[in-house]
This record gives sequence, C-alpha cells and structure tokens, in this order.
Amino acid sequence: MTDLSTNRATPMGTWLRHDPELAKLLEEEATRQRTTLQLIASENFTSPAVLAATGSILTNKYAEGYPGRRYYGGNQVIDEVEDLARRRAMALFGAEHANVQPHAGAVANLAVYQALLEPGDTVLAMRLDQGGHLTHGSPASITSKIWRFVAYGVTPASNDSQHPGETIDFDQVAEVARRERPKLIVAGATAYPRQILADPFRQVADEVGARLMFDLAHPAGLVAAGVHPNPVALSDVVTFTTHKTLRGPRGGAIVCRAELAKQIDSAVFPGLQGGPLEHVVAAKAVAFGEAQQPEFRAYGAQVVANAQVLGESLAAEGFRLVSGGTENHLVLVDLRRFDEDLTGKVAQEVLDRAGITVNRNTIPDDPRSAFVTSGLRLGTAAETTAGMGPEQMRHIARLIGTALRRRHDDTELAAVRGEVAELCAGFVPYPELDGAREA
Ligand code: DSN
Repeated sequence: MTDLSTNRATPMGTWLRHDPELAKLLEEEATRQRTTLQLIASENFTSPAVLAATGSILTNKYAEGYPGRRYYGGNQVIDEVEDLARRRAMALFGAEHANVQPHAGAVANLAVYQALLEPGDTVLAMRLDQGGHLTHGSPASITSKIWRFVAYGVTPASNDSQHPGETIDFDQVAEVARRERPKLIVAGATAYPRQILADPFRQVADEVGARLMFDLAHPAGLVAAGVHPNPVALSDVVTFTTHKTLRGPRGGAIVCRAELAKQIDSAVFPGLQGGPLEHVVAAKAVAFGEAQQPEFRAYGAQVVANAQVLGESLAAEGFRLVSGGTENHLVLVDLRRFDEDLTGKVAQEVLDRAGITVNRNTIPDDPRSAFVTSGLRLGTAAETTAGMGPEQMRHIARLIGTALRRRHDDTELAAVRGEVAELCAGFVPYPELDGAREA
C-alpha cells in the first residue's frame, strides 16, 4: 500500500493503512487525478500544506462561537488559528472584517441573505441559465422559497466578432432594479467567462437604495493574484469559496464592511451552522498565506493566459465560445456549431471516457434542459497549478476535438485516453507524493 493522496508527513497516511477498503478508494482517486485532465472550472490542486492542515488534529476540537467568545473550553490555540485566517483574509482582499467559518460558498450566500434580509424581501441576481448560481434564486434552491428573487441575464449573442454579446446586460440590471426595488443586488456568476466589475452594480444599488453583495466564488484567486478587479471596496459584502482559483481547502468565507460584522457573524453562527471546521479554517489560513506570495500572482496570470489559449484553440476546432472568448479562468463552449446533435451530457460522458474531466453547462438561452445542456464549461486553474502552459492547452483542445468528433469509435477514444495519460505524466500535481510512493 502506498501513501495515498495526502501528505506523507501527516498521521493520516499511516493510519489509513489500517483501513484497506478506504485506502484503496483514495489510491484510485489519486490515480484518477494524476492520470487524467482536470478541467472543471471550480476545481484545483491544493498544496501539500493545505492537505496537511485539512488532515490535522484540529478536526478534534469543538469551537462554537468566535475567537474570544466560544461556548466550549480549550480554545486558546484554536482562537489563534481562526484569528490568523481572518487576518490573512482581510489583508488579501483589503477588507474590514472576515468570517472564515462558512462550510461552503452556498452557506456563505445563505448567511448574507439571512443577515441582510427578511423572508419575502426582493433580491436581484443573475439567472442560473445565464451564468448565475443555484443560490442566486434558482427555483430548485431554498433561497427562492424564502426570498423573492428577480433576475437579470446577458445580452443576446451576435455574429459581429467585435461585439459578440453575451455579457451582463446592465440596462436590464438597472431596468429590473428600478421596477422591483430589490433590497439586495447580487453580482457574480458561476459560468461567466468575463471579468465582472462592481462599479455598474454599485451605481444601480445606490440609485435604488439596495445593498450590494458580490459572489466572488470563481475569481477569488484571480483577485488575490491581481488579475481581476477587486470588488471589496465597492461592495457591502463579498462571499467566496476557498477551493476554486484560490486553491485552498473546500469551503466558504465572507468579507464585509465593519458595520455589518456582527450581523454576518451571527448569521453564520448560530444562524446557520454549529461548530466550525477548524482544521479547514487552518487550511484556509494556509491558502490565504500562499495567495499573498509573489508566485501566486504569476500563477493567476498564467491561469488567464492558459484559458485564452484554450479558448482560441477550441474555436479553431470549430467550437463557438460564449461571449466570443474569456477574460478569466474559464471558457464556456456552445457545442451546437461543432455538432448540432451533440449535447453537453453526451460530450461530458465521452470526454470522461477519454480521460478529460469537464462539466456540462447550460449556455445563455439554452434550448436544452439543465440536465442535458448544449454547452461545456472548462477551466484552467487546476492544470495550471500542475505546471501546464499554452502548448499543453493547444494539445488539450486538439484532444477534445478528436474525442468528440470520433466519439463513436472506441479505439480512437482509447488512443486519446492514452495520449492524455502521457501528457499528464509530465505534469503530476503532487510530485512529492510520487516520491513518497517510490520510497
Ligand atoms: N460552485 C459551482 C461551480 O461552479 O462548480 C457549483 O455549485
């Protein structure tokens, strides 16, 4: 048995030897991550230090409350851990207050709604099928059952290559806001390949007397790296996840103006959560520290450069890019120009068989359901961490084109899978763990 997908220095690697059933599964997942391409826009490869903190003894401690105000004894060290994470989050984003306890981005968003709204209040946010998130008021989400969501979307697609459309329709944002008088406006998206500026949202919010929440889940790491505008100064509150471009552990966080600190903190605990996951909070501190290093700026710039090359290369393969390109870490592909009959669902399954992990996604005004879709979303955050650059992005686009064109040919798919494995062998996400394997 090898040392699995975790840092060999932690006790976990040793102890899992006594649970061969689980150890085998972890080994299989480590192999999958090492030998196939990870192009899901919301994923990344954390550092071994983040893995170590996540697998640490801090998981043993109950710490309901906040530093200096806990409901359990023995939290002297935990207080320092959480304070370190809060200080680093504030420094990273230039914020007045941070709450690092949300277990996920969805919880962070719910906490903001709970802090700033009464049930039934109106919220203006981006529609799911236009690029928004489930927690932005999708009918399938509890958010839409508690609060009244009204929506904005993107402008129509156009054939004019200078003005391809499919960018946030700010006329619509203003028009709906004036008509509906929302108490909160939500900026931010989950499948939107362009930078999102806070300024136009702030102007509308001020005009109609709404608060502005920015859901920074996807580009948080790009903001930390200085390659996406920072919305913190212009927003009342900013939520984000720590595991996407920010490259930390799976989790959420909130930064806000000092005047909202008490409301936000109470909404997270005791409003929505019990004991915080302090091992994850520690890992968030590690990730915030890593994101402050100069190397992280270079990483963020490379993520965006890689996404641009991936997008251009996919366009050369015959795919249409939503909004005509990308300014961030992801590309949203409309499959219909490539092949009218190819759905996102089938494309995702075919690419899985070829060792290329992506997710199907609706595109703006998608004629197909969210389960089937006409699009794919691809991101470059993870494979950039593994060291890939423009040359590999061009190669990946060719492999995607080949796999989808020859999707009925098992031999061809197996050949692509072999080429993917060969490519991945040169860019392993955890070389230090492979060293441990061989030791
Ligand atoms: N955060 C979403 C994503 O972008 O993958 C899932 O909720």
